[in-house]
Amino acid sequence: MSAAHPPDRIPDDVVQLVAQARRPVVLTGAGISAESGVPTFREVQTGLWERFSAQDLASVEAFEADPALVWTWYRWRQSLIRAVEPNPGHIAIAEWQQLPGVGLTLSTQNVDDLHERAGASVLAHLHGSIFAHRCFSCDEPVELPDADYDGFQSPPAAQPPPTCGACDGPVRPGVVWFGEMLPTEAFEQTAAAVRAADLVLVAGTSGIVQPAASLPLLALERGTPLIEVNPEETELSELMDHCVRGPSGEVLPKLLRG
Ligand code: BJW
Ligand code: ZN
Repeated sequence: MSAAHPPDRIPDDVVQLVAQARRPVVLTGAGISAESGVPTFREVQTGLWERFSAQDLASVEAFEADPALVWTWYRWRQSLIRAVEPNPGHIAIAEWQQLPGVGLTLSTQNVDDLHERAGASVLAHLHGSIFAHRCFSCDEPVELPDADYDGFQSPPAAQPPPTCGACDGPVRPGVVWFGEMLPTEAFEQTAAAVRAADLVLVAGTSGIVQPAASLPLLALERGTPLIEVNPEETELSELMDHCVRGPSGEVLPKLLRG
């Protein structure tokens, strides 16, 4: 059963749990990048995508139905991510990982590269990377230059995806869509780290999307302390020992510096 704490009153025992952890695992979702200016997955969309939820666009069916719309959405999101910077939440995790005597495993559902740009080493991008591309038909990797959209404005019109040099199929982003398998090794390595952890901290995820949302259960089964950092209650809050209800860019630096 969880205890919820406001960000300006984090109890000492929560700070101690963090300070004493030797094998912590940090699991992050879209909320960790929100303060950098990357919209979370379940926020309302604007511009070309006004009539669509992100969930409607992140599937094989959506790409097959309207490849230009889905392709342009991903190319615009790449531009947006290129245009923003890591925030104090990303930086606090990277600093925690670099502390002597701490073997911190970081695994994220995010397809952005903001953890890496903050200096962290990421064990697994469970839902892939938005900067990788491959052929939708034959799976061949495809190298592309960055899109030249203005990341802060929706593009004026949808552009069809380029085609694969090997088979002429459409190019797709290297992310995991609904109904697709997660990269097996990335998921298994994260699960092993959670089983071996002495603390699991979950930040910025709604805990709705499976199987990533089941990872904290592996800690619960073992009695490993679980901390959630999120301004809102989530599907996972009930499992937690402690919930710190605030934005990760504010809470994580406080949690780590006491
Ligand atoms: C802050 C903050 C601040 C705000 N600080 N926090 C079991 C039961 C039911 C369904 C399923 C099931 N098992 C599988 C499914 C189906 C499906 C699924 O889970 N559906 C659910 C909707 C119910 N899962 C799948 O399809 C997965 N594949 C699979 O299971 O394969 C096996 C299989 C194959 C074939 C047949 C059958 C089985 C694949 C899931 C792939 C998800 N992909 C996406 C898109 C990636 C590419 C892209 O980015 O476009 O991944 S969906 C989207 O959701 C994205 C995210 O990584 C993921 C999670 O979202 P996240 O990170 O939690 O973000 P939000 O927006 O939901 O939440 C943000 C949170 O931040 C909120 O809580 C805010 O409060 C908080 N926040 N500001 C801290 N400043
Ligand atoms: Zn191809």
